[in-house]
Amino acid sequence: MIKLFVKEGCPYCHKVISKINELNLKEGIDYGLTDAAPGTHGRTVILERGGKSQVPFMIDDDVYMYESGNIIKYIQAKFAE
Ligand SMILES: N[C@@H](CCC(=O)N[C@@H](CS)C(=O)NCC(=O)O)C(=O)O
Repeated sequence: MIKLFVKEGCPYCHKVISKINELNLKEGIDYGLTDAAPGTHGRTVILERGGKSQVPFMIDDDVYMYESGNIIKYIQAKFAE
């Protein structure tokens, strides 16, 4: 399951979540959302794994990714029929 780290009010996070909804992916099955607002545990995970304080951030097993455009491309490729 893809883990997506997002925060409220982030337009780039919103872009990724819109694509996920468009693809009809199921939360808890295909993907999980983690709040990564400053001061949260999610933010600590981002920094530990990616080294940069930026959302959206995606973890898929050993794949770590920033940049909404790249995350969308990755998700489209992974879930393409
Ligand atoms: N080019 C990036 C931009 C991401 C970005 O600017 N994210 C902002 C939030 S909207 C951010 O992480 N700012 C630093 C922070 O929240 O600590 C993308 O498309 O994902």
